[in-house]
Amino acid sequence: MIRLFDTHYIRQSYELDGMWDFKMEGIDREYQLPVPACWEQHPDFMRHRGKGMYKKKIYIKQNGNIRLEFKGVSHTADVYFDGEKIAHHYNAFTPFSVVVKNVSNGMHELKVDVDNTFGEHSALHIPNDYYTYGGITRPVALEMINSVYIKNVHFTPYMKNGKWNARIEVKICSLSDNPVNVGVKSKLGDYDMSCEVSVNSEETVIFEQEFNGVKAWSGQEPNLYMLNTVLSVNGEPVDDLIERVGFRTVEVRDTKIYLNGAPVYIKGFNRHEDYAVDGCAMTLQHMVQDVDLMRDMNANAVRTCHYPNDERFLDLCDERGIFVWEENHARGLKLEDMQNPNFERQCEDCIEEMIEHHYNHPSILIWGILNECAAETDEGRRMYKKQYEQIKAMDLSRPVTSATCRHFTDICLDLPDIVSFNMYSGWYKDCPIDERNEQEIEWIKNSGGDSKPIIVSELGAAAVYGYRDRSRCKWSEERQSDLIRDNLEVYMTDDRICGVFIWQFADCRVTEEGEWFATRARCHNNKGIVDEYRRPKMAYDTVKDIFSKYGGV
Ligand code: ADA
Repeated sequence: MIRLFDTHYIRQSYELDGMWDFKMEGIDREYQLPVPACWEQHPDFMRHRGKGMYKKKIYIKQNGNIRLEFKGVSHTADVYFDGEKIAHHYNAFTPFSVVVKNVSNGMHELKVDVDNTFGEHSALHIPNDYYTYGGITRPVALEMINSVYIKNVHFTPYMKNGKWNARIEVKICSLSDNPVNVGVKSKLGDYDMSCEVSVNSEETVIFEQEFNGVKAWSGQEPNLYMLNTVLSVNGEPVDDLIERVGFRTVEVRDTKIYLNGAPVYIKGFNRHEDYAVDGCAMTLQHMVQDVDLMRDMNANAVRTCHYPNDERFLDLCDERGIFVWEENHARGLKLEDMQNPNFERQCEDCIEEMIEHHYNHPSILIWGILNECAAETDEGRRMYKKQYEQIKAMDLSRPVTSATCRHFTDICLDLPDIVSFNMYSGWYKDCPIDERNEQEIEWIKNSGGDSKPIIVSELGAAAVYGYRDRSRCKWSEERQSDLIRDNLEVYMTDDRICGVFIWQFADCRVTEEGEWFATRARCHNNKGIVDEYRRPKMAYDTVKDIFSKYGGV
C-alpha cells in the first residue's frame, strides 16, 4: 500500500511490492528479498553496510509511457530499466520518480543498485544516534501515464471574510514535442473548478475557490476532503490525481501557535521510523500501533526526528488529528560535517522533495530543519538562513523552526518563527530543572528569540526495558519515570512554553560506527517510553497521567 486512500481512478497504477532477486556486492550468492524491507532483516546482512542489487522482471501490458515512483530507498539508489540508467537518488527518506517514454508491451527488467555506505558521498546519512538501514525500504509504484499527466496538486486553505477558501495549484507535464490543449477539472465536495490550458512541457493551473459549509480540520475533529483532479484531451479523460486535504490554518502570533485562530498546546513525542524487526521499513500495522499508543498516552503531536516520514504515517496523522512537526534530514552535524561538498545540495533536495510531496497533509503544522547542527557559527548561520528561505519560497502557510542544543551560543534564533531547544536536565546534567529553564528562556529572549513561541523539542532520560532498581539509579525505569515527570511538570506549567516533545517515543537502533556504541547500551538509544517492540516502560503511565493533566486536549 502506497497511501491510505486511492490516488488514481483513471491512471493505471501497480505496486511492485513482493519478492525481488537480490545480490550483495562481494558475496557470491543469489537471494530473494522482500520489497519494501531492510536487508538487515536477513540473517546474512544484520549489520551489513555495503551495496546491494535488486532486480525484478515487470510485464508491461500495452505500449506507452511508464512512471516509476520510489517512496524510499536507503540510502542511495541507481535505477536501470532494461540495462539503461534512468535515475539516481540520495536520501532514504524522500520519494523520487522517473518517467520512461514509449515502452513496448512485454517483459522488461527493472534493476536498483542500493548503497548504504558512509563516506563523503553521503553528507546526511552518517554514523549517528539512529541507524541507516539498507534496501528498498518503502513501497514502489509502476504507473502507465498519458503523454500529458498531473505532476502534483497543492492545496492551500485560508480564511477570507470568515469563510473557508483555498488556492489549488495543478502542475501538469507534457511528454509531447508540441503544445497540447488540456481540460482541467478539480472537484471537492459540491465544488467543481475547471479550465482549458495549452501545455508546453510543464504548466501550472491555479483555482481560487470559496468553500461554504466545509468543516475545519483540527486535532479533535480531523475533517478531511477528497480533491479529485482530472485531465482531458479532446474531451476524453486521460489522467487524474486524487489528494486528501483539510481546511485549517496555522499561524504564529506573539508567543503562541494558533490553529484555526485558536491557541494550541503541542504535547507529543519524537519518533524515529524504527521497529525491532522491520528496521526503518515499518509496516502499516506498526505505524497504526504507534499512533494508537501515542493517543493512549494523551499526546496530540509527533516530531518526525530527524527526517521526512513515510506518507502512510502522515496519512494516519491526518486521520487521527495528530499534529506533526516534520523536518528535513539532519542530526547533530558539526560545521565540518556541514562543509561536506555534498551537504548543501543534499539538504536542498531533501527539503524540495519533502515539501513537494507532503504539502497537502493538514496534520503537518511545522517544518523543521537541521536538528542540533552548527547554529553557533557564521557559516552555519548562512546555511540555516538559506534553508529557511527555501522553505518559505515553497510554503508560506506553515511556521518554521529548528531544534537547537547550542545553548547560550546559538546565533540563529532570529531566523525561525518558533524557537525550539533540546534539554536533558537531570539526565546529561544534574541541575535544577526550573532554574535551568529560567536561564534558557532568559537567554532566548536576549538572543533573537524574544516574543516568539518556545517549544521544548526534546526532553528525556534513558532506561533499559525491564531494568527495575529500587535505588532509582540512572538507566532504571524508575529514574526515567521520575525525570520525565519532573521535566514535564516544569515545562508544561510554564505559560511561556507552548509545546513539548518527549525524547523519545520508542527505543531505536543506533550505528556501531562512530562513538555511539560506548554510550548506547545494546547499540540502541534507550530513551524510549516504550522499547523497540513497543513494550511500555514505567514512564508510559507517567506520561499518560501528566499529558492528561496539562496542555489541554
Ligand atoms: C539529541 C538528538 C537526538 C538524540 C538525543 C539523545 O538531542 O537530537 O537525536 O541523540 O540527543 O538521546 O541524547
